[in-house]
Amino acid sequence: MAVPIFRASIPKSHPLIHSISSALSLTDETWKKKRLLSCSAASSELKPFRPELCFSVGTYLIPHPNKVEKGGEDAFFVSSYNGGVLAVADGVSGWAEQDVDPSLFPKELMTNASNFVGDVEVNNDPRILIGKAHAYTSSIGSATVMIAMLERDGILKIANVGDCGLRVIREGKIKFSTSPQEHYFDCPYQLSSEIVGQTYQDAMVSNVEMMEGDTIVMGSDGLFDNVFDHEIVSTVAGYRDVAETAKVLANLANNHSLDSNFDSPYSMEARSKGFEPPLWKKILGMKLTGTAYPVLYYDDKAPLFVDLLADLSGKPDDITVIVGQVVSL
Ligand SMILES: [Mn+2]
Repeated sequence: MAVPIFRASIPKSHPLIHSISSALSLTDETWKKKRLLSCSAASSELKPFRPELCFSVGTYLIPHPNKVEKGGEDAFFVSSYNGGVLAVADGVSGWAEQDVDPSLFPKELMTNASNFVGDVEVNNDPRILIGKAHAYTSSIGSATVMIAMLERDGILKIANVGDCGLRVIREGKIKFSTSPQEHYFDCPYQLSSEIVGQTYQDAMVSNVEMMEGDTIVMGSDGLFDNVFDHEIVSTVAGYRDVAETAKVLANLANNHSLDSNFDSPYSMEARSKGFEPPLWKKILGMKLTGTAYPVLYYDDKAPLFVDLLADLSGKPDDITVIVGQVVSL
């Protein structure tokens, strides 16, 4: 993403393995209680058989037009562990200004997370998985990250730091949606190699009960900044194959991101936050955009003003799309 590196004024401690372990026991107990509740409810409904569920997954990544050679700064992985594990990380491009390759941190983070998927300490908890992957990442940089883990009983556990997104679609409607976490417009929460970033403890955690036939669409902000939810719903309805759905959504996002006449979710959000082009720019038919990207100038915390030379209304970015359909084993 073309966003600045977040510099917090109050440093936070880096995640340590022992603190992960202590958090694990708490999370584990919480889960045992939830499981017990759902078991008793199921038995009273006289449903002796419930099929085990897993994801059928398709993925597609389109790098930012200027970053095609290096493959962009998003990284992701999918795993068939348990009912399926889906993960995406988006490198913060501001690091390039300090001669750091912004793709290294998210790539190592995803590699570590994929290695720890079945780890005993992680215990099927995506938040702990984020913490452990982060603790083992030595590259310089920062990234937003989201990990979703499906239990075979249908519980989808999601942990999110920043502005990657996930939608659950059931029978043509959005049943669940994650919300981005940001310090201020276009500066998302991010895991970092520096102690000023966020940690796994800042992750927003969600648990969603999935049903056979549900579809999830997960991705980096390059998808959700350029494609509206209603377009995601209609695309999912229009294609049966998950790989094809992911490709169609990624291409839709890419086309919108380069379309000067498309008023994207990103530009609408920018306007709602008060980033309105001045009248003379409007007269010239220029809109606030992504690319030439409203160039924001910061005094540490808040954007001071926006350079309005932008003339696109989508937001060119790396675009990662992961589509998972829930099927019975
Ligand atoms: Mn991005």
